[in-house]
Amino acid sequence: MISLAGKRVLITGATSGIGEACARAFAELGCGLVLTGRRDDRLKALAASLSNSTGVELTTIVFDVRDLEGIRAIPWPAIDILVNNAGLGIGLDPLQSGNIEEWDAMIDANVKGLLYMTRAILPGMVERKSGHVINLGSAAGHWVYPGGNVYCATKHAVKALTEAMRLDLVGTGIRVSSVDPGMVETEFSVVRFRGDAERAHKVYEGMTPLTAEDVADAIVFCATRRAHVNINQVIMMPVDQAGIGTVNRRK
Ligand code: NDP
Ligand code: 8X3
Repeated sequence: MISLAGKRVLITGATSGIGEACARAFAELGCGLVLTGRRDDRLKALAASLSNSTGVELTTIVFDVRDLEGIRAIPWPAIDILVNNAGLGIGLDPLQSGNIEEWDAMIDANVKGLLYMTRAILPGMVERKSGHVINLGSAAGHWVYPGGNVYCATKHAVKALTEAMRLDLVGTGIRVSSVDPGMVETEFSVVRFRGDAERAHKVYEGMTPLTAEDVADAIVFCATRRAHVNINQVIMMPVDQAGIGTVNRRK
């Protein structure tokens, strides 16, 4: 395990769930943080709580990962670890009746947003011959399920892009990993069911899902291996989940 003290970590989607848990975990390790998301109030509250408890260097930047011009206009500091976490699934409608605006939102954030961010940060890493890109994939990037259509396609794209990055970056010293969880109880399902918290809660009823902290643990594991080690991919599920749709529920 290497020390990450003083490294600067950029986390997209730090206002909630896995991104927020990563912010707390990397702050505990003494990392400087660049926290991003669209909800300014959440970012400010997280930054205030972390700066009180850890005293690490913190910057918050509010923007939408779909906004290419906005991303280009930001004077990015040197980043050691980029956690491409921002993303969403909306709806579980069959393809034939799917909502095209929602498809666009998923493709634009999960695929194009990840690409825009990576394109903004990677040249600095290449110049410094060091860095680590950690992408949030999903079990949905390995298996497809009814109604998962476009969300699954975006996460299959993340898997392909993670592999492509490793190929394009070989020889630069930069590491590329993906962490691909199954069911994690965050705001993900509330977003998926368009704000219906009750329906979202039912997704995890009677079973023990992963927590955002469990996923942050895996991300920190990837980031703290010795410099010559690349963890390519972590696929993780709760013990109560054996596959997408194969879930042990206690009555
Ligand atoms: P949450 O809904 O709790 O968090 C999603 C984060 O992404 C929020 O901080 C949100 O911030 C940000 N985000 C979404 N869209 C945009 C956008 N257009 N621009 C900027 N930020 C955006 O869900 P999770 O923490 O669960 O999700 C994090 C990642 O993990 C996603 O990529 C998701 O696909 C993946 N994942 C989740 C699983 C799960 O079961 N929960 C399983 C496998 C993978 P804001 O709204 O403030 O912009
Ligand atoms: C989120 C997990 O199984 O709902 O990526 O697609 S799943």
